[in-house]
Amino acid sequence: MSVKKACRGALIVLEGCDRVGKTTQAKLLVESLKNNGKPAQLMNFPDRTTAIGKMLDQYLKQSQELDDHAVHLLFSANRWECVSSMEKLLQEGTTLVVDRYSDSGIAFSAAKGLPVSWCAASDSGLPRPDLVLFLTLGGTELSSRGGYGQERYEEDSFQQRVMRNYNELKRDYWNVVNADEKSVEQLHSELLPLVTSAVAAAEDKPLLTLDWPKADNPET
Ligand code: NYM
Ligand code: MG
Repeated sequence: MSVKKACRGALIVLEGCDRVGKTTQAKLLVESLKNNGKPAQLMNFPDRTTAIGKMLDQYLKQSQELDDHAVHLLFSANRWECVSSMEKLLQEGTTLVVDRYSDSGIAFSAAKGLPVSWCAASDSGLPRPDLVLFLTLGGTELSSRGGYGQERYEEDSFQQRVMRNYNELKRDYWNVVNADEKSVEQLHSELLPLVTSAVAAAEDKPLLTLDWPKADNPET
């Protein structure tokens, strides 16, 4: 008698500028997956609970200055320190819905002037998302949402540079979703089917790793 191998969970990532609604949508997606009988867990980066995460928290709250390269490597290390627990959960069949991941690392650090290829290198080999949901907002709606906290990077011209960098990072496993003028519920009902099919598609596929630099980029 053959025993069916447990299906792995999917790695789902939400990306986009600050204030676009990633955190709210990530929580709702986890809830809906669980309600549909799919094991799911929420994660977010930076994970401010670890020793590295505490340094990042101080840096983001502007109570500590750090060299741009050093802080980039800390954001990357904050992902690497979670890899073994992420892989274990995924292999056990739990889908991870992750609020920011490697593309945030690259888009934000590159917005400070660091080369994209340098930023990407430290994330090479991390588990590759099965799906990146890239949430976008038009310029006017982004500034009208305002309400930034006091954190570093929460400023319109910086966010516009981040947005341009994200656009350069798009891969075939990205799905761009316009969040303009959509209620929380409307956006959720648009995202859920994308996630459900990614979860189904990942079940019998191996977990891949991020292959930065992009193989199709001749300059790197
Ligand atoms: N951020 C986040 C980075 O600069 N690099 C990274 O690798 C990650 C994961 O941290 N403005 C930035 C983007 C955000 C800030 O994230 C805090 P959040 O989702 O607001 O807690
Ligand atoms: Mg934020």
